[in-house]
Amino acid sequence: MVKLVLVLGDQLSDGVAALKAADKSEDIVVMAEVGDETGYVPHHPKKIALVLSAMRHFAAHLEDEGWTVAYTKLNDPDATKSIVGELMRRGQEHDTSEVIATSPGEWRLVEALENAPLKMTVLPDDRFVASLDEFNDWAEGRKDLRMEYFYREMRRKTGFLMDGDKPEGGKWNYDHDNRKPASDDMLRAKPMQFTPDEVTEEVLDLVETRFGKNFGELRPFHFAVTRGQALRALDHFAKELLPEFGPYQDAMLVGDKYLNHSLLSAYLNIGLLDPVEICTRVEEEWKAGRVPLNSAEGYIRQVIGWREYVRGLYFREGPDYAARNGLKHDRALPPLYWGAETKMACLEAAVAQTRDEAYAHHIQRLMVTGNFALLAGVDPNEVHEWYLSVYFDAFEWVEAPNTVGMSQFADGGIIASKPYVSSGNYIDRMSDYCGTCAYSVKKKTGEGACPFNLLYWHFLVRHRERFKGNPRMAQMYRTWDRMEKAKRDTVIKDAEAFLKKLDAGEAV
Ligand code: FAD
Ligand code: DLZ
Ligand code: SF4
Repeated sequence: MVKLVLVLGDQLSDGVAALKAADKSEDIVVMAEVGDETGYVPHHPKKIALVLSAMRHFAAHLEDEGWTVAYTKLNDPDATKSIVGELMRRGQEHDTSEVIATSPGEWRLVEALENAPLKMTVLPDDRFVASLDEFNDWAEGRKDLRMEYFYREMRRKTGFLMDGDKPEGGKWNYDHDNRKPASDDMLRAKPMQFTPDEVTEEVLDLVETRFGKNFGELRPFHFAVTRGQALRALDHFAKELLPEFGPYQDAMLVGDKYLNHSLLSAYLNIGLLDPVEICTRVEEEWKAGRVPLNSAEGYIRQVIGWREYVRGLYFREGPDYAARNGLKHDRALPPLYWGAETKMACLEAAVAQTRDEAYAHHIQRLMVTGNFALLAGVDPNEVHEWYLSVYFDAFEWVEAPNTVGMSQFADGGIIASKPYVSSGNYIDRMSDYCGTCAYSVKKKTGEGACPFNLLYWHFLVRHRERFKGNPRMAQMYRTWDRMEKAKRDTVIKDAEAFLKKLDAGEAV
């Protein structure tokens, strides 16, 4: 019997499991633009355009390769709203109920496929270095699931930057040489940009009409939408930006949205690039002496370490993971996240860049928007929905552990051994935001004091019971306890006044 072969919008790889298991001479590939996927959160218009354009290009590529593709466009009059609806419709058309799928990257869809009234074969997604079974074997029985140890396993498994069974250079991790602030450098290369072709232009018009009101600027649109373009973006990054990736990966600059970051996350996540091919290229650059070890190691750690680790954890923890709220935070997400006015220069810059580019780099996500939401006690579920909506690379398996776990400490400390909170000092050290801010990062209390300085202590005080026994936080509590009582009272009073203004919808 002819089979339907499901290819989702983030499964755009020739080697994806369902395609590998199918027979191109008789099976039918089903790809569908559907309202449920374009609407489960208010995705940034650039993200929708990226996924839909890449889907259309991939469908054309499959046809060139000899596959028959039943492709549904979002505005097709016969289209149903959901992936399962489209499978049922195509099943009727082709008189079959047999489907081969690759396991989706989100519990919502995993469950929808499980419950579909079809004969489903769902294959593991093997476009990762570690299978989910391998991750579970590693995690089983461990009290502490820290990424660093998992990463070493992945280094051994792949052989990247290994000298026999020892890490190249003698150390597993070179972050000590990184974490440098950056200064504006007019000569620093920019990530590669691509001019939209006709297919992309048609998608841009569709997205403008259907999703023009979603938060985010659709145009100009310069993302790669084919594997060929994504490979060019990788090549450009490896030659021009990778050498200084390590030192500047934590830096933030008002005038440089990208610094030395690769912007390859979305291409990896939708399947245009493969993690092993990226790391192979990075290792080659190091072997050729064009890239220092700290940059090559730093990059490879993000890809075979963090990326693989968060996926393993998301599926291991189960469908309730994204809804966790370990610190019981319940403040509504402030309107400034959706572009309302703010006087905080760091948040203004991170949100404006997110609106314009559907992109912010890791430290902006973690230590500006994430840090503020955590300090202010925002409901992590609202924070999660925001991150899932606004970034070009946001798919739940990777977004939720980063947001709910790493950034909001809402998983009770599985990913992070202590919350990623900081006062304004950290932001000042790593960026040039504070120089242009209406607040003063040097002021700890009173009119014009940096809100991060106030909220930092407020957070620690309100969660003292939870964190007082954490050895990595003992120093912070000692500093607080040594402060004069009058000063402590003022900090808390000022923090509460700030939160009141935030809740009242004032521009803070
Ligand atoms: P680079 O700085 O060039 O890093 C190289 C690659 O490493 C990235 O392309 C990415 O594939 C991988 N990587 C780096 N850090 C991580 C990480 N923590 N987890 C997984 N992979 C990582 N990443 C996503 O891909 N999708 C998300 O939805 C997402 N949401 C995030 C939410 C929060 C709150 C935080 C703190 C981080 C999130 N990240 C997410 C991780 C990271 O911020 C992005 O992968 C990175 O900013 C993508 O930009 P880049 O390609 O320029 O990365
Ligand atoms: C993100 C996304 C969007 C915006 N639209 C579609 C779509 O129309 N059709 C589709 O197959 N996939 C889409 N995707 C990607 C899915 O949401 C993604 O496969 C799941 O979130 C699982 O990771
Ligand atoms: Fe952000 Fe505070 Fe610096 Fe202003 S002073 S940019 S609010 S850290």
